[in-house]
Amino acid sequence: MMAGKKRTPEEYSIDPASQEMLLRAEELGLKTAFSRADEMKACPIGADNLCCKICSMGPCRIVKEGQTGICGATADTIQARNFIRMVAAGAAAHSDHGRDMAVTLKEVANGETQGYVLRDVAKLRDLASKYDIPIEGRSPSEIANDLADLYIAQFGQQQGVVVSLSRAPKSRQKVWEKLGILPRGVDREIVECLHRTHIGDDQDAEHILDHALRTAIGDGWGGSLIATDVSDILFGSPAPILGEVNLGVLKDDQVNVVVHGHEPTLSNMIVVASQIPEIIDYAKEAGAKGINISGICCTANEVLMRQGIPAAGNFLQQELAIMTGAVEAMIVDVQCIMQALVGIAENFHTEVITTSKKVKIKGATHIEFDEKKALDIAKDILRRAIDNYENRGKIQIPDHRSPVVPGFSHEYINYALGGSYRSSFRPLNDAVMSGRIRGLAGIVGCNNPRGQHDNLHVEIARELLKNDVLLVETGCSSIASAKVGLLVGEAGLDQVGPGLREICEAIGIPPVLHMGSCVDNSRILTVLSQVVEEGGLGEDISEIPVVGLAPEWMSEKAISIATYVVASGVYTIMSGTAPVASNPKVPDSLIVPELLSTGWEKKVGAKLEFINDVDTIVSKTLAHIDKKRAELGLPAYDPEAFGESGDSRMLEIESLSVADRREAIYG
Ligand code: NFS
Repeated sequence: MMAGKKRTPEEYSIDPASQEMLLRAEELGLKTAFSRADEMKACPIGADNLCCKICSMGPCRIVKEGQTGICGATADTIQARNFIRMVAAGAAAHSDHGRDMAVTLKEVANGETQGYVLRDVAKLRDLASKYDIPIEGRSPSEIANDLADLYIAQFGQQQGVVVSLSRAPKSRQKVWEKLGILPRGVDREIVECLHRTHIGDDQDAEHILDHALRTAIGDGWGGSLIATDVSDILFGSPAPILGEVNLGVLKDDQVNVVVHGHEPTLSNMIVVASQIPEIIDYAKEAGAKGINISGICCTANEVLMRQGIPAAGNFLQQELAIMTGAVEAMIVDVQCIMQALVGIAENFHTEVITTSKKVKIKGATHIEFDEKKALDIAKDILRRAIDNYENRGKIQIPDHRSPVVPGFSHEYINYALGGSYRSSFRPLNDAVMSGRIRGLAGIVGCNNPRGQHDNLHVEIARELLKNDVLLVETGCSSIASAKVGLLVGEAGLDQVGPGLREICEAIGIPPVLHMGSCVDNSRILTVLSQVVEEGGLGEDISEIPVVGLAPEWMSEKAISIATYVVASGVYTIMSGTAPVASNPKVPDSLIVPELLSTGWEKKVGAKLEFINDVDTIVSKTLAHIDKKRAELGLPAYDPEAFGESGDSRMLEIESLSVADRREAIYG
C-alpha cells in the first residue's frame, strides 16, 4: 500500500494512454483516484476488518490479544460479520441488476416497452426447456412471459431452491445440499446476512461464513446467471466480433458519448439511437462528423461484445476519459461510478448524466430511464450531447487504441469447437487431457488505485499464457489484457506456450477469451459445468485443473464473486488488500483467513486466499493445476511435448527457399 508517497504516472499505471492523461491531470492541477489514493492513508484497523460498528456501543477496535467488542464479540466474529456484509452487498448489486433484467423481459414479452425485441429466440427456447416451460407451438412472447415469471420469482422465493442452480453439475449440487447451503431465494439469503450480523445474532465465525457461501451461490448461479441469460435473450448472445479498446477510441471530430456502468438496457438503446439518420444529421448540423459511442467499465463490455462498440477503458479510466476534454456526455447507470466524475467534469464541458432510478449524484444531470420510452429517452440524451459539442475546449486524446476480439459466450465456444451439428466441448477437454493445454484460469474483476493500474492483470496473464494455461477473462481484467494485445489471435500467440498456441491456431481463437461483463462470470460457471458434463476432467468442478484470480479487486461485488467461485469448487486467489487480514497481535484474527482457505477447502473443495506477490500467485496457480492433473491421472505437463502444429510448421516452411523447403518436407 503506497499511501503517503506521491507516485509518478508510470507508477500509477502501465497503460501509456492513462499515463498521458495522468500527466495532464497534474498539469491542470486536477485530482484523480490515483492521487487521492496517495493522499489517503488507509486505516490499519479497518484494513484488517478488525473494527466493528454494527451497534452504537462502539465502534470497537480490536488491536490486542484477548480484547473483544463491548458486547463480547471476538475478532473472528467481527471479521466474519464484516466479510459476509461485503458478500451481501455484492450479491445484492448483481442480483438487483438480474431482477431488473427479468422485469424488462416480462415487459418486452407483454409489448410494454419501446425499441426492444426478443433477439435470441433460440436461447429463449433452450432456457425455457431446461425449466420444463412448454415451447412447442408457442410464440416467443408466450415463452418469454413464462420464463420472466419464473426468473422474477427466484428473487423473492422463500422455500425450495433457486431454480437455476440446476445448471450446476449434480455432484456440486449434492455438496451444497449436504452442507445445507442451497440458496432458497436470492433476496432471502441477502436479507438473512443482514439479520445474522445484527447485534446479538450469529456469533460463530464458521456458521456465519457458511451463510456467506449460500448467499454467494444465490448470486453466481442465481441473480448473475439470470442477468446474463436475459441480456442474451434481449440483446443477442455474444459471438466474436472485432472491436477496439483504450482512450484513443474517442474521436476528435465527432460527438463523443461515453456509456458507463453496468446495465445493457440503456446503453444498447443509446447505440440504436446513435444509428438513426435523424440523429446523425443533427450531429452533422452541429458541425461534427458523426456520433461516436464508447464505453467504460462493464457497460462497455456489454456493448463491446455484442455490437463491437469500442471500450474507452476500464474502472480507473473513467475520470481520465473526461480529462481528454472530448467527451460531450458521460451517461451512467449503476455500479462502479465515481462520485468524483462530477467534480472533474466541472473543469471541462462534459455533462455527467445519471439515468437509474436508484442512482443520483449531486451536481449531475438526472434523466430517468424508463424502458417504456427507451428509444425516445436515448434520442433526447443524444441530442443533449450534440448540443454540447460547440462548448468543447482544448482536447487531448491519447493516440492509443488496441484491437480486441471479444464475445466468447459459453454457447459460442461450444459451436466453435464442433460446428452447428457437432457442437461440443470435447476438443477443449481433450486438449487439457493431452496436456496441450496445461489447465484453465479465469482472471476477473476490478482495478484498484492502491496498486499499479492493469499491472497485475497483465503480468499474471502473460505468465500463465507462457505456461500453456488457457485464460477466460471478464470485466476490467479483460479490458486490461485487450490493451496489451492479448485478446486477438495473431498478436497474442507469440506470447503463449507451444501447446496452447497449437490449440488457438487450430480452432482460431485468441489465448484469452473475453467472456463479457462482471455478471457474465456466470458464463464461466456454465462453461465449467459443461466441461464436467463432457467427461474426462472429473465428476465435479473441484476436480478440473482450473484457478480463479481477481488480482486488482476493490469492490464488494468482487468478494461475492470470489465466494461463489470457491463455493463452485474453484481455488481462488485475490490480491491487493485482503478484506480480513491476520494481525499478529490479535491471535483470533488468524481464524477467519484459515476458515476461508483450509476451512472452505474441507467443505466445498476449494480455498480462498489473498496473495500479493506475482511470483507466488503464478507458482501457486500452476501448482494447483498440476496437482489436479495428477489427481485425475492425466500426463504431467511437459512444455517440450507440443508445438509443431500444421499451421506453425507451414509458416516456417513458407519462409524457406525452394531448396530448403524440399529438404524440410522430404528430408
Ligand atoms: Ni466487476 Fe469491479 Fe466494476 Fe465491472 Fe470493473 S470494477 S467487481 S469488472 S466495472 S463490476
